[in-house]
Amino acid sequence: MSRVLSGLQPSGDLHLGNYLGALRNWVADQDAHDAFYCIVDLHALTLDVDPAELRTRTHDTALDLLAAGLDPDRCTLFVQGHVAEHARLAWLLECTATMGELRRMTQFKDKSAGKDSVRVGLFTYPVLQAADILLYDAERVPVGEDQRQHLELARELAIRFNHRYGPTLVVPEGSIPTIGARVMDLQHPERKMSKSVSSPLGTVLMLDEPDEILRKVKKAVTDTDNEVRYDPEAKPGVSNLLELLAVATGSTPATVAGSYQRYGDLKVAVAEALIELLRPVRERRAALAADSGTVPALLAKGAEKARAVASVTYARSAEAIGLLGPD
Ligand code: AQP
Repeated sequence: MSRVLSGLQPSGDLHLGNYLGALRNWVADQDAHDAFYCIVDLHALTLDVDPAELRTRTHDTALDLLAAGLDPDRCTLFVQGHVAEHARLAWLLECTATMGELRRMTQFKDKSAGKDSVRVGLFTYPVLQAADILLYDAERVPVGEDQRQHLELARELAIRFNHRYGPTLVVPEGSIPTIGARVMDLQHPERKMSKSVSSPLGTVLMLDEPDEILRKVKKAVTDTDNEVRYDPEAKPGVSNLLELLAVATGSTPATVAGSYQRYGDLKVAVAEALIELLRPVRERRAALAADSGTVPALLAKGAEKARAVASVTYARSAEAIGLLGPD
């Protein structure tokens, strides 16, 4: 079975973009692939976060992932910070990457824009992400569109490392869904739905109650020409709604567009489809909350499985680059 790897930050409540762009595909990949999924707590340190809150979020994110359908018997679910090799390989890769290529990362530009003081970790974040992927010899990386540039960097660093030090790292391929890969904020359809940007009305949370979903979708920004048509450039708000309906009902945006004349009807259909899509996740999450005592043991077991793979890749990389081994 080919290996897949993906990660998610414990940086806030999971939303529809995380579910459609990533989690749904993670769940689907569990049986056909040797799947490794990590909660990337080290990445969450790149922005300001309260220590106690980070610990709680990391724990609760594990519950959210289980509710979304991950099954620790069919995949390896672990916390990045529990496997020391992530930081160790990241250093070898920092000594492979260049300042110029990190400066080109659009996510760094967006998140550092207008700030007087920017953490070094925010700058080197994509290198740590490359280490996350390369440590597991992942052949496929299922992510949303926002990660395309980071993934390309991971590929480039693997190729460069192999070129300099001999064949060591597996060069991964990205796997980006054709629809649902870039769910936009309902209030600001020009930007992606995100955990770390506050937009309460524009963000449909994975665990939102049905009436909340209906309220947010009804208030979604559209435009004034009142024509239901799929055209992401000219009609970003309406097109986002059509994509959501298409992905929730297994159709295409252009096809679903043909069934609606009015924005109001489209919004009700979108809300109903999302409520049904997320209902089982919300129900499983409520059941899991009552049984959260099992999470630490489950994550410990996941970390052990992850370490067994990561330690081998790290040792191979350290040797290739010329570090003297401990024995
Ligand atoms: N809006 C989105 N549409 C589709 N996929 C998305 N993903 C994130 N947002 C969207 C995918 O979800 C996975 C986890 O990514 P993340 O933890 O980085 O999610 P985030 O919500 O984007 O969180 P942050 O904290 O705001 O992080 P930034 O903005 O730094 O990414 C990934 O596969 C991602 O593609």
